[in-house]
Amino acid sequence: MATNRTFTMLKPDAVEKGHIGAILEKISASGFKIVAMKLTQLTKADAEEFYAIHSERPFYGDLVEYMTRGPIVAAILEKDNAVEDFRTLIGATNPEDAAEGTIRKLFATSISENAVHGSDSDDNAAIEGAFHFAGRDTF
Ligand code: DGI
Repeated sequence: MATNRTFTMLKPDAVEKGHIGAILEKISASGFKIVAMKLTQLTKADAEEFYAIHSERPFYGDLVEYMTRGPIVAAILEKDNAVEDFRTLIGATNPEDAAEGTIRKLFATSISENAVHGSDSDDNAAIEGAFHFAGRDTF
């Protein structure tokens, strides 16, 4: 069943560069309501679990190192058709391929430091939101 929530992280590169405000502004202006949010930092175990699907990929070690190197913003967002609309808003995984005006086109550095995460399915949105908020602190 489709839900109206998705999960996002503003990744360490975006936080380091001071882009939290600009990205949240764009998310809000695009019609998403923030229903949970925190500034936090992933442990190595957190990042390994979150990206376990990529554990056999050659970039996995670098991905875990990058995702743990500094604070992130984790948030649950609400909007009709949230998962698909947010994927459209953030753009392609590789910012070189991302459409003009998307968050990754505007703020990402490279495919490995691409500024923002967005869940790719309703099931994963629920799993990822629970991973960070465990059903607590949501509105
Ligand atoms: O859902 P996405 O974040 O767009 O992409 P994904 O779930 O396929 O991959 C998760 C993250 O892993 C992605 O945001 C950046 C990294 N990644 C994916 N494919 C590559 C990659 N990093 C490198 N260096 N090379 C890749 O081919």
